[in-house]
Amino acid sequence: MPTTLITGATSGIGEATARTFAAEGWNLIITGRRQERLDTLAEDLRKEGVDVLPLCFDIQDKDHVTAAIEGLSDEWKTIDVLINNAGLALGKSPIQDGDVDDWDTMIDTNVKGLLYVSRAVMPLLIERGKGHIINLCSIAGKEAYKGGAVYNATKFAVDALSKAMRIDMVEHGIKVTNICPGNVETEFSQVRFKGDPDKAKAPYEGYDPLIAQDIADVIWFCASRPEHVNINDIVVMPTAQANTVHIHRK
Ligand code: 8X3
Repeated sequence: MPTTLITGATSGIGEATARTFAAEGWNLIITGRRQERLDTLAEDLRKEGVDVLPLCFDIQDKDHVTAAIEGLSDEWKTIDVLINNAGLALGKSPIQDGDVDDWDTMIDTNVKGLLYVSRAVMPLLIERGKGHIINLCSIAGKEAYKGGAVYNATKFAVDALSKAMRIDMVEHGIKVTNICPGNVETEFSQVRFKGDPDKAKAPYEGYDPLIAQDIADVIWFCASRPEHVNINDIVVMPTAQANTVHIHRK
């Protein structure tokens, strides 16, 4: 069976995607920062009869990422689809009031972490002359919005990297897909607003936001196209959302 490597697999879109691919019979390398959650998820996914390898690391840690991928056994090195899902937003202040440490974490995770993982996995795909890289971007990578500044910048970077990767990968027969969700109700806002329950709930009130499974379905659709078909770029939003600011709330 094919193998996928999913970063940030312990919650939200990553977890829903892991469950979806496991149900389709794929073997999984799941990565995340929380060993206990990884182990619990791995045990659960194995009930589908698939092989699961949990790898605990923070994608911000370049050496750890490289060592983890280089240390894979030959059978786990046959990765078919890399899903660069791990990412986060921290804060929603204008730049002049921004928290510089939050900026570092967003840039180090969303941009540099994605690069570290891709740099380590790409040679494995190239060696086999096939594969697929799916980058989780965001509507925030298409449109800047008030308070989005550095998060926007990181997701614009992901959009650019998806385009650049496609150019570099095309001669190797490797697909690159960029997926841009609008508002998806996950732990995303709890992380962004650092546990403030009112602020975390507000973005999803008065309409039906997307759920993680909606995006997992889209990722599965992209990954399951025939060999000659690549979905370059998808923007997916709740029906009630027109763009980053125009949301029809009841
Ligand atoms: C998440 C969507 O609009 O909160 O990437 O930035 S948004």
